[in-house]
Amino acid sequence: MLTEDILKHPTRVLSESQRERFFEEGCAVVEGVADARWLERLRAAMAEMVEASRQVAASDERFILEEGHGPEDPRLRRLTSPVSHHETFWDFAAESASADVAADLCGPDVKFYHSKLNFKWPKGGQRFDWHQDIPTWPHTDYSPVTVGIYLEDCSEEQGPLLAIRGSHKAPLHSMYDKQGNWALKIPEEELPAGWKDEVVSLTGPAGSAVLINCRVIHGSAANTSARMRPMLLNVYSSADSMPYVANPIPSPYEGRIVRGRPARFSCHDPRGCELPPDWSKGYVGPWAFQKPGEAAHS
Ligand SMILES: O=C(O)CCC(=O)C(=O)O
Repeated sequence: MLTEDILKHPTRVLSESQRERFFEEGCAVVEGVADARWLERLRAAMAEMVEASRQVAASDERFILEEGHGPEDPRLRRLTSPVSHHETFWDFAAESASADVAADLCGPDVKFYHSKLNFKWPKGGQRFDWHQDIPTWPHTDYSPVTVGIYLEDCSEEQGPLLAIRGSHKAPLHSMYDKQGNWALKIPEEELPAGWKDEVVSLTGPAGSAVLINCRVIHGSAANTSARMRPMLLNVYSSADSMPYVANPIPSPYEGRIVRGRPARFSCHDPRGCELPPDWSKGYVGPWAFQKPGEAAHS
């Protein structure tokens, strides 16, 4: 659904002004989207998954490991598709206020796309380069939105998400480097003039939702604190927004309607999108082209 049509529907959770600001800036933080009861369930599910990762020696389809990971000292970069590995994550994606927030931003009919649980381990959790999400998973319109939930408080030192306000309105950048590798990185010299003044640091207490428009330029710094930064990221779209490449993070839940009704017609935004590599044989993250210690991601 196009933004002007989304705005014709009343909001459920956000105020009208919060929504208008989101469409203006391309990002927002909303506190209290996961309440204490959900946080307890999500943290318990996360702890089970971290426990399971002790048995894993190399990154696989489920876990992306950080350097130094081992049975005594688990260090994860990501749990890929948490909804596929623990029912609590799907319950949250489908039943919680996270889906209501998505309905405010995508229109009343909302479809689930995919999910990931990104960790930033204390003292060293990796930074993420500046990038835009939609070239990794193009859709027929630009309604897709990421609802990221901080499972613990996230302060400046923990590497919160950072976004460049308003950058979603400009043309998309290429996510390939000069050698044609999928880099998912926008070099700083290619960022719009004055970008430093537009950086928003999306900090918030546990349970806050960080809302990221699929075109907005975003990234995050390393975690220099002694506290973990776990963030659960669910991607939703309008029901009439159709992905046209293989999902890099497939799950049995892809395409499930979580609010409203399925679409009968697809929605098309005339602005095209750079195509990613073919993910049908599996997603190859940009870390494949990076030296250890360099930024990694999406
Ligand atoms: O976890 C982070 O800090 C960044 C996540 C992100 O940018 C993404 O997954 O697209």
